[in-house]
Amino acid sequence: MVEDSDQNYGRNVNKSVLLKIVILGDGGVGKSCLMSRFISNHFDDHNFHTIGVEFMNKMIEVGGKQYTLQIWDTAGQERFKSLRTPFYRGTDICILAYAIDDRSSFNNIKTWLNEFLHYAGVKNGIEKFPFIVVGNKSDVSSKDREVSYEQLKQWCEENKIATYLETSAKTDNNVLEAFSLSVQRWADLEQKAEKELRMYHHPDTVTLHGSNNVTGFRATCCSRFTSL
Ligand SMILES: Nc1nc2c(ncn2[C@@H]2O[C@H](COP(=O)(O)OP(=O)(O)OP(=O)(O)O)[C@@H](O)[C@H]2O)c(=O)[nH]1
Ligand SMILES: [Mg+2]
Repeated sequence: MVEDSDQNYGRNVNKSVLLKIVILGDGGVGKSCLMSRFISNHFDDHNFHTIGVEFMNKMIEVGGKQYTLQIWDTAGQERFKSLRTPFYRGTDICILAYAIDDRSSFNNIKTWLNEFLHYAGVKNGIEKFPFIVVGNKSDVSSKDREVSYEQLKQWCEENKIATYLETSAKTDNNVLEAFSLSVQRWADLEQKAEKELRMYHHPDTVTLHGSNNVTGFRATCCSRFTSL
């Protein structure tokens, strides 16, 4: 979605693209902390579980372009499933989070991925949707680490997810990078999709050899992303 700001002889000079981002992952992996670190550069060592969903907006510049990120922080506990899943539709970017000191939260990433694919209605393949896998709590000591960076890399390669990194909401390690990288991934996929559309979107006459001549052929476009 493009928001109008300044108009210059009918031409938009400042455009901000609005992107909806959802953060998913087990309860306690640090989704709310990642959001508040990104939005207000604040870390709270609390222990409150999120109930349902909450969202906040923040502007960010990536690759010289302005984006307004609408970040949806969801409740990771199983009992809140019916409260969070209705909000998956219309998502532009999905962050799958686990904690590096919690092996089972890493094992559950696949379940989160499948839940998102199902309720968001993503049909065009994982590799065409901007997912990012984030291993949070990178500040924990090496003796508490239960998932290595190599395991993260391997899992993402096997599951066709190109973007992943480790973060710490506590020490502010890679938090801005995680959001920037996911926007960059969105922009790359968008550019690729537009290119593909241009290739197919030919109003020209197409003549087939043989007995059947097809005239005025125009390929229909379909969006890569789901929408509300
Ligand atoms: N060491 C460390 N602790 C963190 C980090 N991020 C979050 N925590 C702690 O982990 C606990 C859970 O963080 P939350 O952000 O509430 O977790 P959540 O994923 O939002 O959990 P739900 O709302 O239940 O889904 C809190 O006690 C945080 O202080 C981090 O980067 N490092
Ligand atoms: Mg939370």
